[in-house]
Amino acid sequence: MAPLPVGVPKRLNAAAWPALVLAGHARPYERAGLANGIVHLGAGAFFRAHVATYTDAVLASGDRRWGITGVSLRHSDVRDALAPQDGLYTLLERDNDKLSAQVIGALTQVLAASGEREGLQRALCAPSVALVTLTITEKAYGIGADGHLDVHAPAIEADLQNPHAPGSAVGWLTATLVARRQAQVPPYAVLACDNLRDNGHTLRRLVLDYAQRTFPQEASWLADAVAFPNTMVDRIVPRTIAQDRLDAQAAHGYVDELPVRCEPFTQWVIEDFAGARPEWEIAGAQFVADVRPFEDAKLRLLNAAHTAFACFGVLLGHATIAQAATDPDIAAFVRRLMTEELAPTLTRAPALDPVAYQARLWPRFGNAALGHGTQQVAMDTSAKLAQRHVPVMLERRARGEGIECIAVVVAGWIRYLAGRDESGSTYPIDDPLAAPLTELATAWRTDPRACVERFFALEAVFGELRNDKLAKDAVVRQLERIAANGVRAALRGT
Ligand code: CS2
Repeated sequence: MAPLPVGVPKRLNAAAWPALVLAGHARPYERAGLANGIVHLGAGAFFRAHVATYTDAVLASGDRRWGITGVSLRHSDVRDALAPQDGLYTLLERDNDKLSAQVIGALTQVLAASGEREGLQRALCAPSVALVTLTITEKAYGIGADGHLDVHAPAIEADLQNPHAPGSAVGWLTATLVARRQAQVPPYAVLACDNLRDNGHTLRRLVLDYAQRTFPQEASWLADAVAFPNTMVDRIVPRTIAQDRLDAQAAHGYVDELPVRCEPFTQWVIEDFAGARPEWEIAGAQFVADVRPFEDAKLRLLNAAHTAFACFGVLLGHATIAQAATDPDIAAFVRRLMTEELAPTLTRAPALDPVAYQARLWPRFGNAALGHGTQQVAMDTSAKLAQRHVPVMLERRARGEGIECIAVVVAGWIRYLAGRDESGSTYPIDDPLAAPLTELATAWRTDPRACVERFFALEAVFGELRNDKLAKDAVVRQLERIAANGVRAALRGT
């Protein structure tokens, strides 16, 4: 018998779409001729597993206004992988041993800002664009310790010198909103989708601070005319790995250079705002008057716990969050942290029960197929603590409540910054403040008190907590315990 012919697998691209639809691997809609209604800044994995998939459902419902231009502000790898695929990529939902694969068609164009400035300018000024969404990570906003624009953040400083050729998100938004006004094109609404407290309102403040300095005559118009709703986004999305490419190809037969792997769970809560927008409710998004209770629950339970899993996981040799979550000492500690110190600061809202929310998190943390790296989550912790743990510490201290568990996390982070785990293996620190932080952390064992004093002086991290003697004492106690008896002793409280 002659061997079966083996065809060379084809690259995923627009020509494959009809076959993918027929096979049930993509939603049935015609992609040609979609309008561009959204520009997304920060077209990384999280965006592709979240905003883009909600929008894909809206396009499939027949509302063809919301094709997305995806933009990478700093790198070109997403553009390089997705442009030959006509913006198509595979979403791999993984729940332990269950896997489902769907090709997402919402991205109509992918740009890398560095080499395609004119294309980005055109996209952001296009009259069809009614929304700009962002997932650029906490550190890229340029937030100072007082919540206002950090005029010394390098990207912001450069844009302040040259506001007509911006590089930062704040710079691009301001310049193109002003350009639209001058061209009498209505402004777009801006949806920040990062894990920041009050993300929309914070971004609004930064844009206004920046506009005061660059386009002062437009600042009050910007303040009145542009919507910056708060949003809470949730989905655990690890980095793409080689196995994801194999899984995507096995599912539908095409070569996909940039699939995205995520958990099945997804949530999006958006503050009501006026103006045209996709009916994202089709895919389960909620529009509410006040996002705060949802945002607090997410930042203080999921994200704050994640940081603890990440730092202690790295220190105790666990490569993934799921592995860290099955370490009895880490798991027992994180439960105590959540129950005793984090959850009590949350307000019960009609649509949000903190206890139920907390219970739902554990299977998500334990989803072994996600392979969510502890190193990945530990990245940029200096910017994350200020959003996740420090506000809780401030609130609890103001009410005279204990912060011993959160102090364990802060001490664990300092110990993590030493760059050597409990068995002596070294690992890199990925953080915008990596150099000063690792330098400060060198004294963690020899002089925990001096070390903690120096850390608390970091205003960008500790803000109003920086002079709180009681908070510092608590962290010193925990760091001393780690220095004397190791990380497990601090987790056990022994
Ligand atoms: C994580 C988040 O990397 C991190 O800091 O805590 O990316 C987390 O996975 C998402 O916020 C989940 O919605």
